[in-house]
Amino acid sequence: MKILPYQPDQSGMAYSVGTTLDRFIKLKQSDFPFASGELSQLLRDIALAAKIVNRETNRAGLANIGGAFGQTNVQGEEQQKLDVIANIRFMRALSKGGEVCAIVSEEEDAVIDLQNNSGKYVVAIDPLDGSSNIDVNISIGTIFSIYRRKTPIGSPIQEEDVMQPGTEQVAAGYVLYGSSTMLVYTTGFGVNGFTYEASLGEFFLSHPNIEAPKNGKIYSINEGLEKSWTDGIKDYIGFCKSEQLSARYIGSLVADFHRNLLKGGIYLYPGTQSNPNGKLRLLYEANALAFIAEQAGAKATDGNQRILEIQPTSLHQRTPLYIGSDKMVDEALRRIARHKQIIPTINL
Ligand code: P6P
Repeated sequence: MKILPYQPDQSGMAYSVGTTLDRFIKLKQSDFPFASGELSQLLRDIALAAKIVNRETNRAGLANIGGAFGQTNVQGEEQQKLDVIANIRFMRALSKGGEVCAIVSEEEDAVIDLQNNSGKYVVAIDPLDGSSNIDVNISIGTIFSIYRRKTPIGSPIQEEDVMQPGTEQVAAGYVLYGSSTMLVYTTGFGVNGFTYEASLGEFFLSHPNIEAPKNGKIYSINEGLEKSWTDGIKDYIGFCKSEQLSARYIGSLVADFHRNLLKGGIYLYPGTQSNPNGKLRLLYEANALAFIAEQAGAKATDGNQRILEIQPTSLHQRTPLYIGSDKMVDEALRRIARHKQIIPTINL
């Protein structure tokens, strides 16, 4: 029997299609000692749901699944049909995948117990962020965090399984349904981006080892809310304008964050007098992006502490969010700090 060693093609006749997400996950599984493949399977389950949601967002206008659903969610926000569809898709994929015991979703008032006490993981997810942009064909996204449950495998889920600070995340990521559909995630060993090739039904590695520029020339904030800003935010935005930075605000957190991550920039959603904790949610928006930001060498803070160190006290709690390039976040913090009310201590 004749045996020859495989020789990789040198002719260039067939270009390499690159590394699929599946193959990358398997290659990286060795980053986890004693990895038994459950987290890898969970990431694949999320990618599957993302492919389905991608198909449905791309054809929303044709399949009469655009527009309002006719109900409001626990946030009091009007649900879009695609919000509901995306929530169903991700919940179904995570339930069928068998690796998850509980889900926190922007679209669900309570923690969803998947009745799978052998599941090692808890997922916090915003199934479709920026959904008000769906009908006008602007980029939208999915944001997810993955935690290991704290209570013993096999026992019923408890509050401590769900109310974990962002530092406890084992993985986090987002899907950006934009001019191309991308999945960007971290498991604590750097940040990698994958672009979806619909004709093959695969995500391919397109942005290996993403590192955020330490500084940037883009700031993202809703300037329509200027009247409600604190003096510190007014000071910082005034600084951005004096430096003639570019104002870019899409109104989709994932899209604004992704652009700033790649090009350098800062996204700010401050608290206001009426909503001191701002609009964005800690568990399924801020924590995931903060984990990615820090893994890419950027920063994420609520103005007082790292986002990742905030101990959650309620499922849908909100947090101010200042996230992006290291030096830009530092400058914002410096200006916020110098306007903090310094109450003189009177020694009686
Ligand atoms: P505003 C979308 O509703 C979202 O949660 C983020 O995606 C986005 O950055 C922000 O709210 C926009 O909020 O108040 O500026 O319209």
